[in-house]
Amino acid sequence: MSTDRAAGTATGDLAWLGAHAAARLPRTVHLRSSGPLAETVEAEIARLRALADGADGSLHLWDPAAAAQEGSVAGDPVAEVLEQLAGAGEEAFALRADGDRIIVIGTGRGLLYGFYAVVLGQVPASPDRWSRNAPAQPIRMLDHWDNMTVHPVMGQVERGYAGGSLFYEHGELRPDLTRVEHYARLLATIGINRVAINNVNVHAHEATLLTTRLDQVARLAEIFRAQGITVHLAVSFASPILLGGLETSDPLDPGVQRWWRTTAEAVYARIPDFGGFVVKADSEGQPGPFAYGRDHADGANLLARALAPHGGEVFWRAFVYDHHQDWRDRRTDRARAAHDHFAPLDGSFDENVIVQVKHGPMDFQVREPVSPVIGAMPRTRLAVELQVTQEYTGQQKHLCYLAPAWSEILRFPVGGPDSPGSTVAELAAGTAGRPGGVVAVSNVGADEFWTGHPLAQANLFALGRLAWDGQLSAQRILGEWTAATFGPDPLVGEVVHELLAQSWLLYESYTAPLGVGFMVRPGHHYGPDVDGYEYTPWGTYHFADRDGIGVDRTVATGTGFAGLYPEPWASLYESVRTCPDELLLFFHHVPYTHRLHSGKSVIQHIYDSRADGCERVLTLRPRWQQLEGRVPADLHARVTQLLREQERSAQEWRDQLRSYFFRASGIPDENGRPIH
Ligand code: GCW
Repeated sequence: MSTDRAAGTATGDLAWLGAHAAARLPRTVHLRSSGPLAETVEAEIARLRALADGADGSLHLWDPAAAAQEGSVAGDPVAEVLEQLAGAGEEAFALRADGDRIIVIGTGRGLLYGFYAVVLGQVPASPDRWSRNAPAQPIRMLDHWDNMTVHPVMGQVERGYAGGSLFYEHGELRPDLTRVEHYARLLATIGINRVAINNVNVHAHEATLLTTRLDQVARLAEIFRAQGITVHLAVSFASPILLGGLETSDPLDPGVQRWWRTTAEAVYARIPDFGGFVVKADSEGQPGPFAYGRDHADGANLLARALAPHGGEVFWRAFVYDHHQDWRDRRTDRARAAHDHFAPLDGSFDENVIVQVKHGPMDFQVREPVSPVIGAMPRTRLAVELQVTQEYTGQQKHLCYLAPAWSEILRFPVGGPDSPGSTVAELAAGTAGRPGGVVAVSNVGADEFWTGHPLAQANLFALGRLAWDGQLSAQRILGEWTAATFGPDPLVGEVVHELLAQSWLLYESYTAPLGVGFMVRPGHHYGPDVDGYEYTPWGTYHFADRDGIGVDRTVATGTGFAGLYPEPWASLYESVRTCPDELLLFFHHVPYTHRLHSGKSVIQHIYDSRADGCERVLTLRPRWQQLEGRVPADLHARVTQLLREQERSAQEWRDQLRSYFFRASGIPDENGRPIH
């Protein structure tokens, strides 16, 4: 394999599914399956073959019927593993080494996932036993916030940092969808099984995807279907008015109900395996049931009943809060909103409604506690929403590998450390009768590197891997991604690891201190602006004055948010003595001189971490320089250019925050580093 071939495919087109991955596919492959995705596997084998020569040995891909005919592997009867697979669902697979053969058994999606697991080295093949693999989260979904046209304020992809939309151009589906095909295969390699293809802020033009532009949805559904992925549409709650010419969209109105039923029938007539609807209602200006004095269960069930006869589902977002707040009113707390609106409705949602809850109580900040809603709705199907697109985490200009943050979230025992099945991952996954999962906002666009910052691809990869198995370590996932993307060069592995592994904590260190969020420029949300949101209707986030900083969310003297958690969390967050440092200012208003558990005062922490973080950022580019000639040149240049921007921006964060808090507090930096 020539270096050029490797280098070329490692960049634009195929991300982690290029020549380095192809080189792992054994030279001989035997496919024996009549499953629905067998043709896809066959086509993928041919495609990868064209990229690289392949590895020694052979790969045998069998559906259960083929495996049963085989009878035994490595002297062991396959009956037992087949029985286990039968109970594990259509997404499971089993894998084993036998001499120089690798055997994979699976049906449908399971076989496809098993195949990709070999190509990406995700599951080692043991000679002694079958490795059985099934996803932890039944729902593993990506939401696209893509508009078909370029929105005057939000651009084509809302909060997108990777160019225009992968799907649409000039208000319609792109004529050439080759990259969507590549995208679908990339998603299948990481086990994604659902996508939503348009922005949850549904504008008038995009609303028509549901009716007059349904053909375009059907076309995308066809491409995603080939990789085992079902397609969903974000719809406007006001569709009966917008598209149907009705005078109301009241969920209890029979005409409205009829309109949704007929509309859903037409969708399923065209796309029989359509996944369902995603809805943002009564949120940031989107229409919803509140206009008619109805609640969110009424709203969600309206759509659920239209979809139910066809097996469709509603993803109903819990991101509902008052964005017309008065900063003078200290009782309104945005953090409480989702819980206040949704927890009382537990048990009133239909079976095919999934309540989609942002992982934190606010809005994808660099640090938030886990949303108490996740532990408060045991009788409701839930999906936990994460944000791969880096809206508040550096906008794909700064390095910010989010897997460590997501691992922390997924492993957090929100129902209490001693109560079984109470981690976020377990509560999201739900039970057999009430399956849920993980939904995340995609970070991909039309950019040649898919994600703007080429190293932000690692986030997309990690999202899928963690939805598949929340126990995987962030470091291991990073290793898988690096090897598949850049090949086995140890220096590349070392440097990429050094740049990414701690990058979330590094980003946090120079931006948001101790759990305070939203110190960003309103509108675009990039770069520091300590008071940017403080006096706006969108909420108030730090309350800094000359004496102290932070939001009092205690039950005793604050908004009471801390009390929405079960024990021990409620007491732990309530007390300034036990509240973890990294969330201190989320839960408490304290004097600048307050001592953290780390031993530093709050103000000295603000000064030091900004300066230290910035110094560390300045070490990254020289390190990356060492990879010149070892990774594709265009990719190297793009990362170099973005590291320069990260340096500039980190210095701005450092200088603005240090100056702001010196001016507010009048307390000098005891280390004497410069303050402007
Ligand atoms: O984080 C905020 C974004 C909005 C977004 C909203 C949401 C799609 O700033 O752009 O709208 O969240 O999640 O609905």
